[in-house]
Amino acid sequence: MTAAPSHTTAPAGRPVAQAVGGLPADFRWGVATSAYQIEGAARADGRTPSIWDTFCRVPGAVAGGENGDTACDHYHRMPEDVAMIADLGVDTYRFSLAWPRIQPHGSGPANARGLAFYDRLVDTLLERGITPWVTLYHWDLPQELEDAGGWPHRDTAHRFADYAGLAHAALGDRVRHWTTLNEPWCSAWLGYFTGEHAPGRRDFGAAMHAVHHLLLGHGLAARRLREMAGTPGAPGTASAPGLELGITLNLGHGVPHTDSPADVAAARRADGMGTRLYLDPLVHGRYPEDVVADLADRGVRLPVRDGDLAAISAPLDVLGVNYYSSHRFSGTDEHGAETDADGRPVVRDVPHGLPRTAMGWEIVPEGLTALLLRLHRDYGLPTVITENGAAFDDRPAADGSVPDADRIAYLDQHIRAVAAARQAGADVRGYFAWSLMDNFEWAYGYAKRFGIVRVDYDTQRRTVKDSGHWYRDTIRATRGR
Ligand code: IFM
Repeated sequence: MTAAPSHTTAPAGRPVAQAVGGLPADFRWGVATSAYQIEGAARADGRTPSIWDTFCRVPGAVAGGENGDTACDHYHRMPEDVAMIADLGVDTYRFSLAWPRIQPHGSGPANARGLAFYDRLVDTLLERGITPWVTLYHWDLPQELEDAGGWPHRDTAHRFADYAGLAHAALGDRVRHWTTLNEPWCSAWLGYFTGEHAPGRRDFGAAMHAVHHLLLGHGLAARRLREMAGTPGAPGTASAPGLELGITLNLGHGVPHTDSPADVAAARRADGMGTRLYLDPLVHGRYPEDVVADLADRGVRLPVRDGDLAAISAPLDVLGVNYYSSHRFSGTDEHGAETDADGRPVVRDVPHGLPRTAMGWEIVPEGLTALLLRLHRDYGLPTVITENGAAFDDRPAADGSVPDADRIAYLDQHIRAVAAARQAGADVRGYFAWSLMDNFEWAYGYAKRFGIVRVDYDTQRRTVKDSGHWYRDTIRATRGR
């Protein structure tokens, strides 16, 4: 694989985009963000602390001790930011609602002042002809709900459905596209098992309970939204025109490093924990037997009750795919052992030896094509790439521009990978760049920059990077105008 972008350099020095073949005129183009990563205004208008506000105060939890108190100050700069989105030529803006703004205590009535911000945002987008695509939960659980047990606690799923109802009551007359959860794997695995994300717990059993309650929360929220939109969604049917409902998962294409039984088993385990544990119940209404058996070996039983799987497998209109990289798995450690110090099977990520982003993630665009074809084959849902992008250490040039050829190459290769998947039969309907602008990259703080727009955090000045100009030109060229 080559890292060279398929663009030429214009005389002025700016890369020129070319149309990507195979993408239809009605292909959806967007940019994406999330509330905690950009909004700031952490204490404004009745917002209460989320688990991320709390986690950021834990010494050593976030690089540089940084937090989202101010972030990109989007809360106060929303109209200018929407104008910037419009100038990028996208048709869709994916953003998340901050639960602690809308329902500060995690239960009870809505906070009108918090909702008013999203009300204005949606109206401003619509005035600009941009479709709002709402994510209900992008990791900012109200701290009060974590204090009551968090996602490992079943009641949180019911609280989530109530919050979804409040959000839809306020915005559902104008917002058609709803994503329940963003990357529940991260909420469960990083939040409750490895402790790298808020709330920073390290308990494998709690993490697996969180998986089930996140999925249950998704299912209950989906049911609530369909009822409110007047489209109950009989089993196996897609919703009526008023609602387009989905969930977003972070996925990659995992393969065994070799065809040895140990490596094949390691790839199966990784796929089970990362992909099938979520998609099998969501689409097929059952947890994968091999994963359930692996969990039993670790003394964990998923807390499934009657009716849960029917709720979780409520029909979806679209599957959101967040793609950044792909992995090869070995079932042996560097010394050839098949079990670790705790006697558990080894699942080791073996690098491809490819170029990496500033996150250290290998750049594997062909993994995206393979993933989309596999999802099409095994799950059969229409997909939208709800996130794809890369952090690089780009720096402003003397003339004020922000040259970021690495990011252009990354985006170009991945958009072509999407087009290739479509040509091979996958029903991929859109692509959203992550991210609109540099922002708070969770445990990495502000050091990692994913934006196609640069943010100067001292002045809050936004500068469209070369990749932002390139993205706009690519969209235009691909649409044929
Ligand atoms: O910044 C995150 C985002 O919040 C969720 N998906 C992955 C991105 C890059 O790490």
